Order: sequence, then structure tokens, then C-alpha cells
Amino acid sequence: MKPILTLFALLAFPGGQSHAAAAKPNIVFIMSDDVGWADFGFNGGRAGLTPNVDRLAAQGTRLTQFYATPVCATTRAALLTGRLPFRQWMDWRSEDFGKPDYLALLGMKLAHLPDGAPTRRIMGLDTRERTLPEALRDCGYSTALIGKWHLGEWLPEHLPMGQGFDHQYGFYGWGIDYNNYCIPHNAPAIFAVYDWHRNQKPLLEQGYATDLIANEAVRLLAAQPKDKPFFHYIAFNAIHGPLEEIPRHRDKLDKRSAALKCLDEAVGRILAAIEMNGLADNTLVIFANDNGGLTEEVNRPWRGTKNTTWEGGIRVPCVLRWPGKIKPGAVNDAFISIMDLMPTLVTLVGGSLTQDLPLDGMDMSAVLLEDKPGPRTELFIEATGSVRLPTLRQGDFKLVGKELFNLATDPAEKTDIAAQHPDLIARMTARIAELSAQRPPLGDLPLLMDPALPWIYGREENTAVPDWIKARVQAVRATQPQTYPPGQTPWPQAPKDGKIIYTGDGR
Ligand SMILES: [Ca+2]
Repeated sequence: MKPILTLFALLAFPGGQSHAAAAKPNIVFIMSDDVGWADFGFNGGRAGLTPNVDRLAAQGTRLTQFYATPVCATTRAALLTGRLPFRQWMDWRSEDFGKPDYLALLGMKLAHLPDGAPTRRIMGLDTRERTLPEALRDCGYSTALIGKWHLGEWLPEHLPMGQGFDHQYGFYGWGIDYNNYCIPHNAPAIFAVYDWHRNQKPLLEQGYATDLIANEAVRLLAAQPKDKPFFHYIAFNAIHGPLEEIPRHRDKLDKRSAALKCLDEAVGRILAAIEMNGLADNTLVIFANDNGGLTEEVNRPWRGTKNTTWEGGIRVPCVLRWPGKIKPGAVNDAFISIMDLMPTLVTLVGGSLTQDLPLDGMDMSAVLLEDKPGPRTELFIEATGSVRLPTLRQGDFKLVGKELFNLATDPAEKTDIAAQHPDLIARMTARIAELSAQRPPLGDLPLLMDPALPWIYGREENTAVPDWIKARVQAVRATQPQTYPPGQTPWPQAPKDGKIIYTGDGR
């Protein structure tokens, strides 16, 4: 029988290429922003807020020791490169190079344009990195980013279509408002910049960002050619601040809960579209959150928040659904980093892991498909030279700054046991130093954001700005505080001693 089938396959799909492509799974990766561990129903969250994500979790496997990174940009760098963010200084966010209190930690001063306007040094994901979409494109995939990017907002080579995505929709920066799609905080400038684009052209729309991101995802799923596998990376800004009122939930829910409810509704629509287009059986759906929530309360039982390396900052929910391949209704407690997804996904689609810049991520396909024990024994969570505490996990032990915890007996990191383990502290401290020494020189980051306060992100897009953008941006800027008292900034100060307190809706 076998030779006949092979012959049939060759006849039906000349060259065999379409056949191979058809067998490859589609990948839909959905990411939420700043949601707490305990916000989801499957982790004990408020009933009725996340029924769609909960259903996805019930249909797939839930990871309970899945580590992202403390903030948005670093998680995205780790996901898309499979490498430790500090290797390319991606543990520093692009906007941090415009914040005097962050720059002071590097011994750097705020940059200025020749006209004296304070501006920031340009930072983005190094184009020498082999990105996940680039690797999947080499395997015949079409690639789309829908939603948030946060790996460079200015130079064309730093934008999504310069880093492996065939299609782009959404925004480049860190936190848009949900109805005007402006980034309110543009360190060092304090005024809003427009940040909404399709295929890197300015886009005028009306609607709530979470709904618009779902609309685009649903539209792309329907338009996808049947003979080409796809990777759709759908990165919601929800529930990152600034939070806004949502009319359809205003009577029943506070702003944050309403944002979460809308996120869940959007996920439900995307899952329905996968089903409706007959894609469910051959699509690996992954849902993950990007970093911890802003308060310890929403991250319970973990300690810490976003922008810290305690479990509450980095240990995030992740669910994977792939019918017939990944166990439904299961929980897997393997030790996995978000960096591992790149080599895992590339392996699953038959791609190569050979590349110039060595991977830190590990292939977890046998962990997910065959329930094998995970290969990971160590995770370098934070290097020296970042704004957060140097942090390393080895086995069950986790060193956070100078404090040591045993996650097996104390997952909430309540009891510092450093004094009882001087040898282990010495070894782990030496390991942090050894790895941190691999940080390359920063260089002088000679390029400056020019103009200091553009109308729209994307240098090319800002060269001929349509009047409608100017009108929208001016209207938003008029509602913003026009000055700040000395010592205060529109953005939170850098964490100190591993701690940060977010006020308001936090950013
Ligand atoms: Ca985030």
C-alpha cells in the first residue's frame, strides 16, 4: 500500500511541496499583556471573566512552570529569538533609553538633538537575530503579527516586516490607549504619539483595540490560502494600561475586569474562527501571558509583580491545544522558558535549529507531545547590568539578588535560606557573573530619535503625516498633563532593590 500512497501523493501534489506544507500545523500564538496569574478562571480568578481561555485550557495542556520575563519587551525578544534578552541588551526596553533615572544606572545621560530637544537613543531588536517568523518562513509558512510589537518603533529594519513578518497590523510601541491608539508616554517626551498601522502604513479606524485586533485575526484566518501553513502571532495590548471604560461592560465591571472580559471575548472569537474555517484539527493554539500583573494580589500565590524577578513577575499561565497531539485537559509541570518555544516550534514543523547566534532555548517537543521529562535544569532570569536584581534558578533553588529560595518547598518565596547554603550561593553567584560577562558592550547607540516627538511611530510613516493623524494626536495631547512637578515623570521610576510600586493603572 505504501508505495501507491506515495505515488498518489506525488501525482496529487507535484513536487511534493504542497503535501508537505499541508501536513505542517498552523500555529496561532495568542499573548495577553500584564494579566495576573490569578486572574484566569483556571487559576481561581473571578468567575465568568475568562470562560473562553478556560475552555481552551480544558481542551489542551496547561503549563504550571512556564517562565516569561519581568516586562513586555524582554518577553517578546525571548519568544522571537529563543535567546536570553541580555545578549542583545533587550533586557532594556527602547523607551528606557529616554528615561534619565534608567540611563543613570548605565552612567549615561539623556541625549539631545542639535536643537536642544531631549530625545532618546534608538534601540530595537538586532537584525542579526534569526527570528521565529524568519525560521518558520523558511519552512514555507506565511507569517503575521497582529497587535503589539515592542521590539523597536522607529527604524524600518526594527519594525515587524523587517524582522520576518509578511503581514503587520497593530502597534509598534509599549502601551496604546484603547480608543485612539496613541502611546501616551514617550520618554523623554511626555506627549502622545499615534501608533496604529497595517503593513506599516498609518491606519485610521474606530473601535476598541481589543476588538480590532480580534477582527483582523478573524479576517486573516478566513483569507488564509488552504495550501500554505501559517504562523499568526496575536499580541493583545489588553490588559496593559491605560485602562479605559468599555460601554458594553460599564454597568457591571470595573475597568480592569472589563478589559479582561473583552480580551477573553476576543480569544473566543478567534477560537470560533479557527473552528469555522475547518482549521482546528491542524492548528496548534498557544495562549500565554507576557509578564506578571501590577499588584501581588493578582499574582497570588506568587510573590512580586511585573518588573521584578520574583515568581509573580515571571511565572505566567500558558496553555497549548493541538487536537490528537497534545493531551487535552492536562497539566504539565515541566520547567519551561518562553525562550524554549522558538526551538520547539521550529522542530515541530521540521525546520532547522542551526543558526549563527546560538540558542539558549531548548526543544520541548518531546515534553509536550510525549510527556517526557523536561531537559531544562537552569534558567538565567536576569543578568547583572539590568534595572532588576540578578536572578538565577538552578533546579529548585532560585537566587534573587542575595536571597535564596527553594521553590519545591517554598514556591511563594517567603523564606530566605541563603545563610544555610553558603557554598550554593557562591556557586550560583559565580554562575551569574560568568553568564553576565557574556553581555556585549552597549556601544554608543549613536542614532537618536529625530524628531524627538513624532506624530506617528515609524520613521518613514512620520515623513508625510496626514492631517487626520495630526488632528487625532493634537486632541489626545490636549487632554494630557502639560507639565510634571520636578522629580515626577509620566512613567514609573526604575525598580529599586527588586521592588517597584505601580500607581494608577501602571505602565
Ligand atoms: Ca506586559
